[in-house]
Amino acid sequence: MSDLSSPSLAQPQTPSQPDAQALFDLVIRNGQVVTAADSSHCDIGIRDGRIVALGENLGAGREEIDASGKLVLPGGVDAHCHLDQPMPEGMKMADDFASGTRSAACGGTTTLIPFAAQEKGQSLRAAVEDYHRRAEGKALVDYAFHLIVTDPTETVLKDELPQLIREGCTSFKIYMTYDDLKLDDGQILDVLSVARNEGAMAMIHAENSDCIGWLTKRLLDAGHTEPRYHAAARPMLVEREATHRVIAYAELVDVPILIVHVSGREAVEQIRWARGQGLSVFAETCPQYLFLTAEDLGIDGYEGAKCVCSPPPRDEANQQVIWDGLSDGLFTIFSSDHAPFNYEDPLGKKPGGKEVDFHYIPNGIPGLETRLPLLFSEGVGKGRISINRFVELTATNPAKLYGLYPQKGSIAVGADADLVIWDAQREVTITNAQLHHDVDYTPYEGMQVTGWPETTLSRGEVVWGNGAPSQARGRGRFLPCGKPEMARPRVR
Ligand code: DUC
Ligand code: ZN
Ligand code: ZN
Repeated sequence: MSDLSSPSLAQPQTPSQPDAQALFDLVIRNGQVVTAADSSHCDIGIRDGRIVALGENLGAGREEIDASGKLVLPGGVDAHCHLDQPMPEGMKMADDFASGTRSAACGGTTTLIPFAAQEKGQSLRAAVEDYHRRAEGKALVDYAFHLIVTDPTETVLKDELPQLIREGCTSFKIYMTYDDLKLDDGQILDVLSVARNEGAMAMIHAENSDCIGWLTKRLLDAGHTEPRYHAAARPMLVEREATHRVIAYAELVDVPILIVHVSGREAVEQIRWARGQGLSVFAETCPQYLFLTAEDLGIDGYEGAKCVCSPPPRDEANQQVIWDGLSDGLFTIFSSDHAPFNYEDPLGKKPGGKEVDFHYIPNGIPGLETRLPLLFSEGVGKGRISINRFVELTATNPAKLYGLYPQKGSIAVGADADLVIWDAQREVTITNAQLHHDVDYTPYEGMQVTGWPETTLSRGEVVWGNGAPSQARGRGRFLPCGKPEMARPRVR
């Protein structure tokens, strides 16, 4: 098994001597180049941070990397992660743009889309400006912003949201649960209508708030306070109902939507039904619904808090439903939903330094760096999905869904040279010590995977190689997103 932090175990790159006649800044030679559509054995020529040639026996580069025996994939696009998001008093995310983008790069991801979140009562534009300040000078790889709309006032609906969409924040998330975030049904219709008029992609956190509140109270009244009751308070029914409801609203408004972090069969059934009706309902799932179950919330007393996320992980039968949806096309994208809270931290999973009742545990788990290796190993390695589908789910489709394609998400002439040289044979036992986030645990501790990114390039520069991340903090750029093709209402 490999220790990823040890430089001696990383495959050395082989930069050639500087060559005055060089046609390219960098050539990656002899890799198996894989896109969502096909695979071919060829060289990649890079100039000024972009791919300028694909072919056999390309001319010299000022530097060269030998990728013989390796896959060359588009850099991952993680279209759902939370970094340095403002939190209610007494909570703090463990990763900011520096540690989050570093960890992502070490896991083969070259584009991140975290959330500029509006607090109720706050202007949406102020939330975006604040989020730019949080990102400034920190990111190692490129990033865009989704918005989170929690307070759709008239100003937000008429001015701020349309303007921000036109300026390149072309997607937004809304919540159907959490008192400080949720919209009521009329507000959901209002913001979906803005998405339709402006060509934005609406992302929906679909859980029924009142059912969760009612169940939570009954559980607490009965003395059921441990982390595992988080799952009991959010059964699949609450996800199914909200998914069904928002699909109906999207149908009424006639606008495409994406259901985020789909956890199991009941929501999947709603989405399959909607697709059968010809509705543009896209779906995202995440590693926690493939590799964790509700039983993980019950481990060792309070330790289960490490796996508290919403919707909660389900059971093995539901893991299989998620795998089926990944292989048969139901899911459009596979994201980490990295929501980083330390376990041993009074601002994290132990608020105020205490083991608290389940409904006070901050929701979310880390996963930026393990997203690609887990899906590659268990998906591609075990024959559940093809390597092309892997690329589609983790890079190409997220870029398309959020208006970053073809600059990001593929390997093509003209695209940014965001690439991963992937060692498909490398065996790794995941430990938190080897990861590069600032979170004090990984829920995947001890899992064995085969396949790991050997080198990650962002716009032609190595950001992870020889077993170490680049120190070039701040080189990552903000990406204004285009209006996504997939957000256009279908002609029906
Ligand atoms: N939803 C997310 O998308 N992330 C973390 C918690 C949540 O409820
Ligand atoms: Zn959510
Ligand atoms: Zn999330």
